[in-house]
Amino acid sequence: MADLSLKRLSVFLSLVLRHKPDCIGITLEQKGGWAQVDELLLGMERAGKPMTREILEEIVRTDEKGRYTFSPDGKKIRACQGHSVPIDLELEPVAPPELLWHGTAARTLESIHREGLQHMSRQYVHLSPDAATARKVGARHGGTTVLLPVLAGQYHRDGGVFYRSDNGVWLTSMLPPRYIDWSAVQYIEKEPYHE
Ligand code: HQG
Repeated sequence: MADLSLKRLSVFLSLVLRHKPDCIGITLEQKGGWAQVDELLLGMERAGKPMTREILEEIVRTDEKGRYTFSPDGKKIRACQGHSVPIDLELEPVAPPELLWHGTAARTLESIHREGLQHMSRQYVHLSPDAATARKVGARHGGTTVLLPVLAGQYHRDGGVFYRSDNGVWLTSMLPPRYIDWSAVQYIEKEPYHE
């Protein structure tokens, strides 16, 4: 998404659809986390960030992480993951691959070592299917990036529940520290972060 104004609108859309729908005076459906596109467009206008249906479609189509999806009839839209508002994405539990990754900042390690991965302000812990993606996620937090190999298959066999978002992010409620392969943690110093 090269266009800066589109990029800004997309960031605002993510705020609305994941965290603060009320900031443009809309609500998300509890089941599925959907917003009505008509209401969203009206709300954006009220908030001084007018957006046409065409622009919305372009944002959805060009978002590099596939963050948003339209309902099959095109009347609703939702963020695929990343929510802090208590909606139910209605995802089915699914068996994860043996290994997933979590990218984070080195300063969180002591706490993660003690209490595992917590969902913090979001609904779920977010896990990446590969180290390269986790590296980008971790770099968002600044400082030294740390890649944690997550023993997802083992946790699943032990009763851990996993979901996969529409855009391929793996989600779980929390991950006990013993399911991190601490012997294979990778450190990336001074990661530049550009999105
Ligand atoms: C850390 C982006 C201390 C965790 C990304 C992370 C992702 C702990 C931070 C999605 C902890 C939360 C989510 C513990 C976890 N003690 N720190 N026990 N447990 N943490 O942003 O995973 O670009 O809420 O390691 O691509 O970084 O927005 O989660 O550093 O998919 O679409 O607490 O957000 O997607 O940070 O990122 P976040 P995240 P978008």
